[in-house]
Amino acid sequence: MISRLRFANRRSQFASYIRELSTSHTRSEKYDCKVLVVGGGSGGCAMAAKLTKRLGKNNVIILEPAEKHYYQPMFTLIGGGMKRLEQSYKPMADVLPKKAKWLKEKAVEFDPDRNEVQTSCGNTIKYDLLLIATGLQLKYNAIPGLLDALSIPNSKVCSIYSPDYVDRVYDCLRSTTDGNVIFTFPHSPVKCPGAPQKIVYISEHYFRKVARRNDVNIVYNTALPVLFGVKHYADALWPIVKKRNITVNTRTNLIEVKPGQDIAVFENLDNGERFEEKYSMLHVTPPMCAPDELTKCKELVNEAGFVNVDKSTLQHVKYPNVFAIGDSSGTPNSKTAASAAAQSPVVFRNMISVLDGKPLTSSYDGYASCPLVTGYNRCILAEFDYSLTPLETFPIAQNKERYSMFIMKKDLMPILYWEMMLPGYWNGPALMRNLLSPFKLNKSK
Ligand code: UQ1
Repeated sequence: MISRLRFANRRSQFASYIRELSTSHTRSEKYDCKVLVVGGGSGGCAMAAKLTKRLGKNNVIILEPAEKHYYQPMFTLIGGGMKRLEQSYKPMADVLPKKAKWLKEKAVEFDPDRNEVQTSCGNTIKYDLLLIATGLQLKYNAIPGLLDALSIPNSKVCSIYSPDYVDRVYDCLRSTTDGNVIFTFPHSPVKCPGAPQKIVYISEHYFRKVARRNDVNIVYNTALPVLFGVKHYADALWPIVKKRNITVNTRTNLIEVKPGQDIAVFENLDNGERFEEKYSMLHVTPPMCAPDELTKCKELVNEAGFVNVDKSTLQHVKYPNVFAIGDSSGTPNSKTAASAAAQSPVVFRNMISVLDGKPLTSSYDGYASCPLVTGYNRCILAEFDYSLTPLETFPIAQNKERYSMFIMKKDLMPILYWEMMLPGYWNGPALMRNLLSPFKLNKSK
């Protein structure tokens, strides 16, 4: 009797499996749109807003699997206990334009020759214009031992780069009483390349505030050959690290973590020598790369895996109906939210020109900005372009640590981001810079 029941059960399971297969097959859908935006991060969201305003209802589809949209520039401040994780996100549904169609799916295959993208749910989206705004991926798994180290409760290893680990940073600061406090910068492209050292300065200030500074040794091991890529600001930062007794080792790359022993293994990128350092706190900036789905479409990407667009027009070099914005773009600017903001009017105007069959007229100068928070009340606002020369907004010496810039970063930028950038109204500070330019008088001298 029991075996007959079991058999009947199996048969009905099998039938429902077949039903599932056949319905999931018929469920796969074909969509058609004027513009497909892949990614609902800073660039994708701002662009979807601009495009829907111009093109009207149901002409724009956004592919984005995440439920939450994080304001990632807040993560350094969360690391220092100045903001809470809950302040850094909103539901994706609240930030994407209502008149666009949001598919909560991931792009898994790009076919630019057929103007199609396949999604994780087996759907096909056909587009006239494609905007790639996928961002990049964090590769915590590329460092042996790192994921294990991060998964230990009350771990001494932390990272501001992921919402999963950012809360841990302030916990680590509070529980570290002495020993080596080590920070890393990986041997890969990085989003917000200033952030790995912002958290160094914030932590150093934290230890001074709680009178533990003399008991900890603060070390910043960076794979880069420089402290900061723009000399004007590097010249301002070196005296700060010296004065605050922060050890900076350039060309030094984290290659392994041994969580059981609290040991980090580094490699000297100049001579290949390996050495170990014991840590009482280890802050890791993970290696990063373009998303695999993108990298595997060789026609779309450059050797590094990022979208191969013209650095001025942001139009794809081979496919005129494909554009990129933000971190997934192969342009040689620093990958920051401010860069995406400055790219957005260029991408918008040039996409509309393609739709109208007109020549492209708008060009991006490589603008990036990096509010280098140097503690709990100071910030150097670095702003520069492709040529790595300063392109500053305010008529003051921005290479100095300032309270005003700290308040701008901590309190004004989140408002600007949620209320202006994501709804498509913020085009970067170029207009403000031009309005303020008459007040600039040899300010850096
Ligand atoms: C900016 O435009 C931007 O994107 C919205 C940021 O990210 C949050 C920034 O941190 C900064 C500094 C800018 C540039 C804005 C001004 C007013 C200089």
